[in-house]
Amino acid sequence: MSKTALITGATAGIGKACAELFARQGYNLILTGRRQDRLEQLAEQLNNSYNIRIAVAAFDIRRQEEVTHHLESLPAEWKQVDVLVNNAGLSQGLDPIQNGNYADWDTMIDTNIKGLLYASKIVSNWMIAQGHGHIVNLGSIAGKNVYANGNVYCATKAAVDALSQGMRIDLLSHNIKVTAIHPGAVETEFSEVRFKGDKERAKKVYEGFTPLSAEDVADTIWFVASRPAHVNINDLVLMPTAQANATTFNKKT
Ligand code: NDP
Ligand code: 8X3
Repeated sequence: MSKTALITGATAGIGKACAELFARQGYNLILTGRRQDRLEQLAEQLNNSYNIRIAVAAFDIRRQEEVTHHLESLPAEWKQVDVLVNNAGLSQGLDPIQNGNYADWDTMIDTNIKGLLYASKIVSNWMIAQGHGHIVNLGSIAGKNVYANGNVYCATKAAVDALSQGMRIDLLSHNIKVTAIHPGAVETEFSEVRFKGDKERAKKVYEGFTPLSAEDVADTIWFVASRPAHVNINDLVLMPTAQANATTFNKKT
């Protein structure tokens, strides 16, 4: 029987690369994000290439009622999710704490922590009902090493690390695996979003070294999701070869 993956933040970057890879592996997909046009375009592209079923649900993961409404409104057959990839997330700004922007803080905390919780609560109950499941949370090297001006973003990813540990304990007796993936620098729309559309500043983040691609991270997520039933990878850090930790790079500039 075909398996199903629910991927949050599938309109760009790592989430989109996961959608493409899981589709190639024959998974049916539930794809979420705010940009409905991108979800529909991706669904059409994947439907044309693979013999799978795809449901899209456009909602803002920061809004608990929207998340609940969209996920709980899915037909019963879609509520059998084998893999949940909690990927939707972002950074806003790079400012010292004393100059922090309240709206940026709220956006990061509401998306990266609360949004992940909202999706996890609903889908973990579906997984409990079916007797198995796998939740893959996107943390970051930023959750392991705090860097200058990263303050709140780093805190949200440290929270994902802690929540992954907590979820693993709470869901253990329900046969649900929980994996946290912590990438270093991945060239996606991430920096453009962090710098609010400043493409030049975003590009500079990845100059002088080869960053990870979204596909590199998707490959790793597929690897953890495709281990045998008795094997779980709890915690995985993956970095560009030219990056040692959150702040130490071997840049050729
Ligand atoms: P992108 O900006 O390319 O993609 C982010 C995705 O998150 C988009 O699909 C976006 O969809 C979705 N998203 C953001 N806010 C919301 C929201 N309020 N509601 C619903 N969906 C939302 O970034 P990445 O692919 O790089 O990031 C994916 C994850 O990986 C994030 O959690 C990020 O923190 C993490 N990560 C990224 C790293 C990097 O260097 N790029 C490194 C380590 C971790 P839409 O805008 O359509 O809503
Ligand atoms: C994204 C990687 O180091 O820019 O999580 O915060 S970093």
